[in-house]
Amino acid sequence: MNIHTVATQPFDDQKPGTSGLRKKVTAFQRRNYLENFVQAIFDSLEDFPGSTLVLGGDGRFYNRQAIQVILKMAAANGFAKVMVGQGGILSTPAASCLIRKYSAFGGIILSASHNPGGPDGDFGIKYNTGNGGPAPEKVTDAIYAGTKTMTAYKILEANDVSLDDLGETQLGDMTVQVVDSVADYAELMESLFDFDAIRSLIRSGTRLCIDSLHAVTGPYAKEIFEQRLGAPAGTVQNGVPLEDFGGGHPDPNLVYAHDLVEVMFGDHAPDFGAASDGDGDRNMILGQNFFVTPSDSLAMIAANATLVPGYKSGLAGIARSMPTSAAADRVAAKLGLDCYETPTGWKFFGNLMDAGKVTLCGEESFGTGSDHVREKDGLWAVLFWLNIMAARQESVEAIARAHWQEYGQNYYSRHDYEEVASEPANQLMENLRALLPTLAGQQFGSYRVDFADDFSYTDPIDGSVAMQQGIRIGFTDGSRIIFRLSGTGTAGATLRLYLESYEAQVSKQGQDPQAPWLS
Ligand code: VG1
Ligand code: CO
Repeated sequence: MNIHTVATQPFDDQKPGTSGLRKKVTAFQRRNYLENFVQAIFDSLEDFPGSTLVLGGDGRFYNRQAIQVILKMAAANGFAKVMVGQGGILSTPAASCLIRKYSAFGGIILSASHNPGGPDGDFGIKYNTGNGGPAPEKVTDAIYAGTKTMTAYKILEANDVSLDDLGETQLGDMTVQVVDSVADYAELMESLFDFDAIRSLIRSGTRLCIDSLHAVTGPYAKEIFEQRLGAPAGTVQNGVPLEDFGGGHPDPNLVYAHDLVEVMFGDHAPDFGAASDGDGDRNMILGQNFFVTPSDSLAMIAANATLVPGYKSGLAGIARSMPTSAAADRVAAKLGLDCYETPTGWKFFGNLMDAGKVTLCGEESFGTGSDHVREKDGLWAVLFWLNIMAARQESVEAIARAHWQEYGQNYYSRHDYEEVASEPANQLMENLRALLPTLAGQQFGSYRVDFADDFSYTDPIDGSVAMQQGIRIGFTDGSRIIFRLSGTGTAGATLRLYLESYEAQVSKQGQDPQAPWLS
């Protein structure tokens, strides 16, 4: 065996953000850049030699090259086995599923999620722990600290491993097992949802359009919807994963999933539409001429959860990220459940799920999931909606309107100011922070400020504290304005403005008439 210890210099820009390290592909292509970060991951772990690592990514440009490097470094660092998705493909929720199912030590997921791909696009890497979830901040802090003092990494000198044939090969003392990317995940979905009921919903004429935006969910969606649930061929559009996502933004929202929006808001629209993001953890749910906000989706899934076999005994609790609307809180209150408000990013839900305190989690950024894995899960949310539709025999719009009637509606919108200069963006947040003490009790038109703060969170399980997680201005009627800087951008700063207003009167409820896709 030929293990090399390669001398290297630290990089000063390897701080993991909301969801791992994200940079331009060209940044990752710098000599030793990926290697340093991977070594920092391994150095932050204890007692892993002899155990299994799960490895895969969303198929974007540089995925295959990065996997070959990581395999050789895993072998040199003492892992006994790496399970890698066929062709290097694993959706984020499928990776989480494998880590849990096969009791792996952890996993490395290669993705920049919804960011564009290709040689000029973005790349990303993150580490997930043995519970299947994104590493908590104490681990990502340790990784970051390691990158700053990195002097050498270990790598095996060996030929590349074929990623296309299922089965096992040896890499030094380590076994590489190429696994079916879809099978275990699809089986998990069948164990949670009433596939028979969804099958008969489809057979009885409910038409679906599922858009994978040329990203990772294509093979998963085809297997689940077209094979296992009997939807007609062609139900999944843009279903072939491409290294550059066909030049698009694999972001399931009304702007970037325009093919789907055209179909669902056009003549003869199908009954149900959905899209997923680059790595398959986000989802957008549409009905005929109808958009479900992600915050509403969480609340509606929670309110209907017991209609779904995997959740029929009820929920332990619900968690939502701070900028996510309070629609889910109203459902939790009615069901007598605890509802947690966490900072943005799925890593903050892990402890709550591990401790059995929550079953469902959600974010306004098109993320919904449950304790079946430890990541948000796009196709899971799609199946949840279809199962609810099958059980209630109602359309998406009817389910949403009935929900608003019962709980009231949280009108919601988010505005992103992308790639603005970092300094003024930070200054703006500073200025807002300085204003906070003066805001409480102030009246703006018919709105009165109830509280104004910079959100901080103390994890109820391990007591860790996350500060400065976004400026919240809450009004007495439940409306809110939130300002936050993104932690996933790769150029400059992105300022996010989140607006929420509560409407109890049924006559004033409905889709926002100002919404751009309706004009
Ligand atoms: C964004 C979203 C956040 C999400 C994160 C990762 O972060 O707002 O809710 O968890 O992306 O999503 P930020 O810091 O840019 O606001 V993803 O689909 O990596 O997978
Ligand atoms: Co994603």
